[in-house]
Amino acid sequence: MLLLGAVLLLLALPSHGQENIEAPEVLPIPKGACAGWMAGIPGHPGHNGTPGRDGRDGTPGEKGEKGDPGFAGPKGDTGETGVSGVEGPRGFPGIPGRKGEPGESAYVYRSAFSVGLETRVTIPNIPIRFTKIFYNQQNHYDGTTGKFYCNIPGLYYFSYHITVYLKDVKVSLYKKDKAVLFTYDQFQDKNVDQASGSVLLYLEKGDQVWLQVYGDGENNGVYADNVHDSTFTGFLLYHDIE
Ligand SMILES: [Ca+2]
Repeated sequence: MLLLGAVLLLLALPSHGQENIEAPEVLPIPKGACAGWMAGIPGHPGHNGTPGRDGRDGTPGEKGEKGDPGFAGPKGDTGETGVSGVEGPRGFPGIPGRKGEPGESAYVYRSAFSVGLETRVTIPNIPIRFTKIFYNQQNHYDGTTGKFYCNIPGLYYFSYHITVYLKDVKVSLYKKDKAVLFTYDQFQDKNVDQASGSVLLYLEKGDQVWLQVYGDGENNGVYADNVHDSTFTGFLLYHDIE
């Protein structure tokens, strides 16, 4: 009888691992019960206990993998100006410019003549008429009068080369009815001489210049034929700039 009681007591004691489980209520053993009375049926399991407290923090985990690159930042400020570079090579020559406008015509400042005798002269004291024209582009020399007429004021050069034959020659260059230059040559028999002269004269417009035998006709050996010339030449050296 004592043994049975001990067994029941052991059954009533809580087992390990079930500390929080409420122990079932142990039915008291009725006193004076019959030794032959069978033990009671097991009781119902107890109710679940209240939740336990939170456990302690775990140890730190291993270091993670490197993340993706971030987005590009904003554009920075403009830097300072750099040092100037070395001068480049010389370029090719440019295209030539257009032709300039024609200048003032020089034609109006042209005046020249060169004439010669065609036959000998015997008449003194009148202009010698040179009718063999070498040049008289501007017609400032008049072959009908033997005079040069100044159209352009300025400095002129005159010259003459006279063939002397049979008689002496004395000629004068006239300017405005006044002899300004004299040339004299004595003729020698069985010979042909030359007489010449040249001069620079300033002429006003309208001035006339010519050559004529000077005197009374004793010195009129001025000669010309097919192979002997006597010439009279004049031209404008430079015009009078106004
Ligand atoms: Ca002579």
